[in-house]
Amino acid sequence: MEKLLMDGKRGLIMGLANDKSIAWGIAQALNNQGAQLAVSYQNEVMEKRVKPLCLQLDKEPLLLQCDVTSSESMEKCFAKIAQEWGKIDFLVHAIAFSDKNQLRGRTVDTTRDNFAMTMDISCFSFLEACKLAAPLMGDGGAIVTLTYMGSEKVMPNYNIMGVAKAALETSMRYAAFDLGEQGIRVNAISAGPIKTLAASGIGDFRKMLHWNELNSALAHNVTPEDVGMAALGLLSDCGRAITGEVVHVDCGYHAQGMIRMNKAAENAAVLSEGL
Ligand code: NAD
Ligand code: 0WE
Repeated sequence: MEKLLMDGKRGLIMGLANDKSIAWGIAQALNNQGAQLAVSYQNEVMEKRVKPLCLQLDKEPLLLQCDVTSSESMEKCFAKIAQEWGKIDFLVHAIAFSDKNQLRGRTVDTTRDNFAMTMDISCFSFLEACKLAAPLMGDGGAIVTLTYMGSEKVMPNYNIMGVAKAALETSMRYAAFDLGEQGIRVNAISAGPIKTLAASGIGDFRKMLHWNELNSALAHNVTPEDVGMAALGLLSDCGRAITGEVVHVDCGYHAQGMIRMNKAAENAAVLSEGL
Protein backbone atom coordinates (compact mmCIF):
# COMPACT_ATOMS: atom_id res chain seq x y z
CA MET A 1 0.00 0.00 0.00
CA GLU A 2 1.09 3.54 -0.71
CA LYS A 3 2.72 5.33 2.18
CA LEU A 4 0.64 8.08 3.75
CA LEU A 5 2.05 11.44 4.87
CA MET A 6 1.44 10.79 8.57
CA ASP A 7 2.05 7.02 8.70
CA GLY A 8 3.70 6.13 12.00
CA LYS A 9 3.22 9.63 13.41
CA ARG A 10 1.40 10.34 16.66
CA GLY A 11 0.33 13.60 18.21
CA LEU A 12 -2.01 15.61 20.43
CA ILE A 13 -4.83 17.89 19.29
CA MET A 14 -5.99 20.41 21.91
CA GLY A 15 -9.23 22.36 21.49
CA LEU A 16 -11.77 19.95 20.06
CA ALA A 17 -15.30 21.03 21.04
CA ASN A 18 -17.59 19.63 18.32
CA ASP A 19 -17.82 18.71 14.64
CA LYS A 20 -17.62 22.41 13.66
CA SER A 21 -14.29 22.94 15.44
CA ILE A 22 -11.21 23.84 13.41
CA ALA A 23 -9.52 21.15 15.53
CA TRP A 24 -11.89 18.60 14.01
CA GLY A 25 -10.97 19.64 10.46
CA ILE A 26 -7.32 19.19 11.41
CA ALA A 27 -8.00 15.87 13.15
CA GLN A 28 -9.69 14.49 10.03
CA ALA A 29 -6.92 15.62 7.69
CA LEU A 30 -4.26 14.01 9.90
CA ASN A 31 -6.36 10.86 10.41
CA ASN A 32 -6.85 10.48 6.66
CA GLN A 33 -3.07 10.45 6.21
CA GLY A 34 -2.52 7.73 8.80
CA ALA A 35 -1.81 9.71 11.99
CA GLN A 36 -2.67 8.35 15.41
CA LEU A 37 -4.27 11.02 17.58
CA ALA A 38 -4.57 12.00 21.19
CA VAL A 39 -7.40 14.46 21.67
CA SER A 40 -7.84 16.74 24.65
CA TYR A 41 -11.04 18.47 25.62
CA GLN A 42 -11.75 21.16 28.22
CA ASN A 43 -14.44 19.56 30.42
CA GLU A 44 -17.27 17.04 30.78
CA VAL A 45 -19.58 19.13 28.58
CA MET A 46 -17.10 18.85 25.69
CA GLU A 47 -16.45 15.18 26.47
CA LYS A 48 -20.05 14.30 25.54
CA ARG A 49 -19.54 15.77 22.07
CA VAL A 50 -15.98 14.67 21.51
CA LYS A 51 -16.35 10.98 22.42
CA PRO A 52 -18.85 10.04 19.70
CA LEU A 53 -16.98 12.19 17.15
CA CYS A 54 -13.78 10.30 17.79
CA LEU A 55 -15.49 7.01 16.83
CA GLN A 56 -15.13 8.29 13.25
CA LEU A 57 -11.35 8.14 13.45
CA ASP A 58 -9.60 5.10 11.97
CA LYS A 59 -7.26 4.53 14.91
CA GLU A 60 -8.75 4.73 18.39
CA PRO A 61 -7.58 8.04 19.90
CA LEU A 62 -6.30 8.71 23.39
CA LEU A 63 -8.98 10.89 24.99
CA LEU A 64 -7.75 13.26 27.67
CA GLN A 65 -9.29 16.02 29.72
CA CYS A 66 -7.19 19.17 29.86
CA ASP A 67 -8.16 22.57 31.23
CA VAL A 68 -5.33 24.88 30.21
CA THR A 69 -5.96 27.29 33.09
CA SER A 70 -4.48 24.61 35.38
CA SER A 71 -0.82 23.63 35.07
CA GLU A 72 -1.63 20.51 37.05
CA SER A 73 -4.24 19.51 34.45
CA MET A 74 -1.78 20.20 31.63
CA GLU A 75 0.99 18.20 33.30
CA LYS A 76 -1.34 15.26 33.94
CA CYS A 77 -2.42 15.28 30.30
CA PHE A 78 1.13 15.15 28.95
CA ALA A 79 2.18 12.62 31.63
CA LYS A 80 -0.60 10.32 30.43
CA ILE A 81 0.64 10.60 26.86
CA ALA A 82 4.21 9.92 28.01
CA GLN A 83 2.96 6.86 29.88
CA GLU A 84 0.90 5.51 26.97
CA TRP A 85 3.12 6.38 24.02
CA GLY A 86 6.48 7.59 25.35
CA LYS A 87 6.83 10.08 22.50
CA ILE A 88 4.84 12.24 20.10
CA ASP A 89 5.56 13.77 16.70
CA PHE A 90 3.15 16.69 16.61
CA LEU A 91 0.98 19.05 18.67
CA VAL A 92 -1.98 21.19 17.60
CA HIS A 93 -3.09 24.10 19.82
CA ALA A 94 -6.57 25.35 18.84
CA ILE A 95 -7.67 27.18 21.99
CA ALA A 96 -8.80 30.74 22.67
CA PHE A 97 -11.10 32.39 25.16
CA SER A 98 -12.16 35.85 26.27
CA ASP A 99 -15.21 37.25 28.07
CA LYS A 100 -17.93 37.41 25.44
CA ASN A 101 -19.15 40.77 26.79
CA GLN A 102 -15.78 42.29 25.96
CA LEU A 103 -15.81 41.04 22.37
CA ARG A 104 -17.74 44.22 21.67
CA GLY A 105 -17.42 47.82 22.71
CA ARG A 106 -14.02 49.39 23.21
CA THR A 107 -10.73 47.57 23.69
CA VAL A 108 -9.65 50.32 26.10
CA ASP A 109 -12.47 49.17 28.41
CA THR A 110 -11.03 45.66 28.79
CA THR A 111 -10.84 44.75 32.47
CA ARG A 112 -7.61 43.69 34.17
CA ASP A 113 -9.17 40.31 34.97
CA ASN A 114 -10.31 39.65 31.40
CA PHE A 115 -6.97 40.79 30.01
CA ALA A 116 -5.21 38.28 32.25
CA MET A 117 -7.66 35.46 31.51
CA THR A 118 -7.60 36.05 27.75
CA MET A 119 -3.79 36.07 27.65
CA ASP A 120 -3.61 33.05 29.96
CA ILE A 121 -5.96 30.81 27.96
CA SER A 122 -5.18 32.08 24.46
CA CYS A 123 -1.41 32.61 24.70
CA PHE A 124 0.30 31.26 27.83
CA SER A 125 -1.37 27.86 27.32
CA PHE A 126 0.46 27.60 24.00
CA LEU A 127 3.87 28.22 25.60
CA GLU A 128 3.13 25.76 28.39
CA ALA A 129 1.98 23.13 25.86
CA CYS A 130 5.23 23.66 23.89
CA LYS A 131 7.26 23.23 27.07
CA LEU A 132 5.49 19.99 27.99
CA ALA A 133 5.48 18.59 24.44
CA ALA A 134 9.19 19.18 23.73
CA PRO A 135 10.54 16.41 26.00
CA LEU A 136 8.18 13.99 24.21
CA MET A 137 9.56 15.01 20.81
CA GLY A 138 13.06 13.64 21.27
CA ASP A 139 13.97 13.24 17.61
CA GLY A 140 12.11 16.29 16.32
CA GLY A 141 8.51 17.24 15.83
CA ALA A 142 6.07 19.91 14.69
CA ILE A 143 3.69 22.26 16.49
CA VAL A 144 0.86 24.35 15.04
CA THR A 145 -1.33 26.98 16.69
CA LEU A 146 -4.32 28.91 15.34
CA THR A 147 -4.43 32.66 15.01
CA TYR A 148 -6.51 35.35 13.32
CA MET A 149 -5.79 38.52 11.31
CA GLY A 150 -7.13 40.62 14.18
CA SER A 151 -3.56 40.40 15.52
CA GLU A 152 -2.23 42.43 12.56
CA LYS A 153 -5.00 44.89 11.81
CA VAL A 154 -7.89 46.21 13.85
CA MET A 155 -10.99 44.09 13.36
CA PRO A 156 -14.07 45.60 15.01
CA ASN A 157 -15.05 43.75 18.21
CA TYR A 158 -12.13 41.30 18.18
CA ASN A 159 -10.62 43.65 20.75
CA ILE A 160 -8.40 42.08 23.40
CA MET A 161 -8.38 38.78 21.47
CA GLY A 162 -6.41 40.63 18.78
CA VAL A 163 -3.85 41.63 21.38
CA ALA A 164 -3.67 38.03 22.63
CA LYS A 165 -3.23 36.72 19.07
CA ALA A 166 -0.36 39.18 18.49
CA ALA A 167 1.26 37.81 21.66
CA LEU A 168 0.52 34.26 20.50
CA GLU A 169 2.20 34.83 17.11
CA THR A 170 5.25 36.32 18.77
CA SER A 171 5.31 33.45 21.28
CA MET A 172 5.24 31.08 18.31
CA ARG A 173 8.35 32.73 16.83
CA TYR A 174 10.24 32.55 20.13
CA ALA A 175 9.19 28.93 20.66
CA ALA A 176 10.39 28.15 17.12
CA PHE A 177 13.80 29.52 18.09
CA ASP A 178 13.91 27.78 21.47
CA LEU A 179 12.97 24.37 20.08
CA GLY A 180 14.59 24.63 16.66
CA GLU A 181 17.89 23.04 17.65
CA GLN A 182 15.91 20.05 18.87
CA GLY A 183 14.42 19.68 15.40
CA ILE A 184 11.00 20.93 16.48
CA ARG A 185 9.23 23.27 14.07
CA VAL A 186 6.62 25.73 15.38
CA ASN A 187 4.16 27.57 13.13
CA ALA A 188 0.79 29.33 13.18
CA ILE A 189 -2.14 29.21 10.80
CA SER A 190 -4.06 32.46 10.48
CA ALA A 191 -7.52 31.28 9.45
CA GLY A 192 -10.25 33.34 7.87
CA PRO A 193 -13.59 33.54 9.74
CA ILE A 194 -15.38 30.20 10.21
CA LYS A 195 -18.73 29.62 11.93
CA THR A 196 -17.61 27.56 14.94
CA LEU A 197 -18.69 27.50 18.58
CA ALA A 198 -16.13 30.24 19.26
CA ALA A 199 -17.84 32.39 16.62
CA SER A 200 -21.35 31.82 17.94
CA GLY A 201 -23.10 34.84 19.32
CA ILE A 202 -20.49 37.20 17.88
CA GLY A 203 -22.39 40.20 16.54
CA ASP A 204 -22.21 40.66 12.77
CA PHE A 205 -20.42 37.35 12.20
CA ARG A 206 -22.67 36.55 9.25
CA LYS A 207 -21.77 39.91 7.76
CA MET A 208 -18.08 39.16 8.23
CA LEU A 209 -18.44 35.82 6.45
CA HIS A 210 -20.23 37.44 3.54
CA TRP A 211 -17.66 40.26 3.39
CA ASN A 212 -14.83 37.73 3.09
CA GLU A 213 -16.73 35.78 0.48
CA LEU A 214 -17.20 38.91 -1.61
CA ASN A 215 -13.71 40.37 -1.27
CA SER A 216 -11.14 37.60 -0.77
CA ALA A 217 -9.06 36.69 -3.82
CA LEU A 218 -10.62 33.24 -4.07
CA ALA A 219 -14.11 34.72 -3.49
CA HIS A 220 -15.26 32.10 -0.99
CA ASN A 221 -15.02 31.29 2.70
CA VAL A 222 -12.61 29.01 4.52
CA THR A 223 -13.70 25.66 5.98
CA PRO A 224 -12.19 23.64 8.85
CA GLU A 225 -11.16 21.13 6.17
CA ASP A 226 -9.15 23.84 4.36
CA VAL A 227 -7.33 24.59 7.61
CA GLY A 228 -6.83 20.85 8.12
CA MET A 229 -5.05 20.52 4.78
CA ALA A 230 -2.70 23.41 5.59
CA ALA A 231 -2.01 21.96 9.04
CA LEU A 232 -1.24 18.61 7.41
CA GLY A 233 1.38 20.31 5.25
CA LEU A 234 3.00 22.03 8.23
CA LEU A 235 2.90 18.95 10.49
CA SER A 236 4.10 16.47 7.88
CA ASP A 237 7.50 16.22 6.24
CA CYS A 238 6.16 18.56 3.53
CA GLY A 239 6.84 21.41 5.95
CA ARG A 240 10.28 20.23 7.00
CA ALA A 241 12.03 23.58 6.45
CA ILE A 242 9.16 25.80 7.58
CA THR A 243 9.28 27.21 11.10
CA GLY A 244 8.41 30.49 12.83
CA GLU A 245 5.89 31.17 10.08
CA VAL A 246 2.32 32.49 10.07
CA VAL A 247 0.51 30.87 7.15
CA HIS A 248 -2.68 32.67 6.11
CA VAL A 249 -5.43 30.21 5.26
CA ASP A 250 -8.01 32.85 4.42
CA CYS A 251 -8.64 32.58 0.67
CA GLY A 252 -6.24 35.50 0.21
CA TYR A 253 -8.21 38.06 2.21
CA HIS A 254 -5.12 39.26 4.14
CA ALA A 255 -3.51 40.47 0.91
CA GLN A 256 -6.46 42.65 -0.01
CA GLY A 257 -6.13 46.43 0.18
CA MET A 258 -9.63 47.29 -0.95
CA ILE A 259 -13.00 45.77 -1.72
CA ARG A 260 -13.71 44.04 -5.03
CA MET A 261 -14.95 46.99 -7.08
CA ASN A 262 -17.25 44.97 -9.33
CA LYS A 263 -19.04 43.82 -6.15
CA ALA A 264 -19.52 47.33 -4.76
CA ALA A 265 -23.32 47.04 -4.62
CA GLU A 266 -23.14 43.69 -2.79
CA ASN A 267 -20.62 45.11 -0.32
CA ALA A 268 -22.91 48.06 0.31
CA ALA A 269 -25.80 45.66 0.93
CA VAL A 270 -23.77 43.72 3.49
CA LEU A 271 -22.87 46.91 5.32
CA SER A 272 -26.25 48.58 5.19
CA GLU A 273 -28.16 45.77 6.77
CA GLY A 274 -29.31 42.40 7.98
CA LEU A 275 -28.48 39.98 5.22
P1 NAD B 1 -14.04 26.05 19.02
O1 NAD B 1 -15.00 26.65 19.98
O2 NAD B 1 -14.48 24.84 18.31
O3 NAD B 1 -12.64 25.77 19.73
C1 NAD B 1 -12.16 26.54 20.80
C2 NAD B 1 -11.69 25.56 21.84
O4 NAD B 1 -11.05 26.22 22.93
C3 NAD B 1 -12.84 24.75 22.44
O5 NAD B 1 -12.62 23.38 22.22
C4 NAD B 1 -12.76 25.07 23.92
O6 NAD B 1 -13.10 23.97 24.74
C5 NAD B 1 -11.29 25.41 24.05
N1 NAD B 1 -10.99 26.09 25.32
C6 NAD B 1 -11.41 27.30 25.76
N2 NAD B 1 -10.99 27.50 27.02
C7 NAD B 1 -10.28 26.40 27.39
C8 NAD B 1 -9.62 25.97 28.57
N3 NAD B 1 -9.60 26.75 29.67
N4 NAD B 1 -9.00 24.76 28.59
C9 NAD B 1 -9.02 23.97 27.50
N5 NAD B 1 -9.64 24.30 26.35
C10 NAD B 1 -10.27 25.50 26.30
O7 NAD B 1 -13.69 27.23 17.98
P2 NAD B 1 -12.60 27.33 16.81
O8 NAD B 1 -13.04 28.46 15.98
O9 NAD B 1 -12.37 26.01 16.21
O10 NAD B 1 -11.29 27.82 17.61
C11 NAD B 1 -10.05 27.14 17.55
C12 NAD B 1 -8.91 28.14 17.37
O11 NAD B 1 -9.01 28.73 16.08
C13 NAD B 1 -8.89 29.29 18.37
O12 NAD B 1 -7.55 29.57 18.74
C14 NAD B 1 -9.44 30.45 17.56
O13 NAD B 1 -8.97 31.69 18.03
C15 NAD B 1 -8.84 30.12 16.21
N6 NAD B 1 -9.44 30.80 15.05
C16 NAD B 1 -10.79 30.72 14.83
C17 NAD B 1 -11.34 31.36 13.72
C18 NAD B 1 -12.83 31.33 13.44
O14 NAD B 1 -13.32 32.20 12.72
N7 NAD B 1 -13.59 30.37 13.98
C19 NAD B 1 -10.51 32.06 12.83
C20 NAD B 1 -9.13 32.11 13.08
C21 NAD B 1 -8.62 31.47 14.20
O1 0WE C 1 -10.58 33.66 17.78
C1 0WE C 1 -11.75 33.69 17.46
C2 0WE C 1 -12.80 33.44 18.52
C3 0WE C 1 -12.40 34.02 19.84
C4 0WE C 1 -13.38 33.91 20.96
C5 0WE C 1 -14.75 33.75 20.79
C6 0WE C 1 -15.59 33.67 21.91
C7 0WE C 1 -17.07 33.55 21.81
C8 0WE C 1 -17.70 32.93 23.03
C9 0WE C 1 -12.89 34.01 22.24
N1 0WE C 1 -13.67 33.94 23.33
C10 0WE C 1 -15.00 33.77 23.18
N2 0WE C 1 -15.76 33.73 24.32
C11 0WE C 1 -17.06 33.38 24.31
O2 0WE C 1 -17.74 33.37 25.36
N3 0WE C 1 -12.09 33.98 16.16
C12 0WE C 1 -11.06 34.31 15.22
C13 0WE C 1 -13.48 34.04 15.68
C14 0WE C 1 -13.93 35.45 15.79
O3 0WE C 1 -14.37 35.95 16.97
C15 0WE C 1 -14.64 37.29 16.76
C16 0WE C 1 -14.37 37.63 15.43
C17 0WE C 1 -13.90 36.46 14.81
C18 0WE C 1 -13.45 36.32 13.39
C19 0WE C 1 -15.11 38.25 17.65
C20 0WE C 1 -15.31 39.55 17.21
C21 0WE C 1 -15.03 39.89 15.90
C22 0WE C 1 -14.56 38.95 14.99
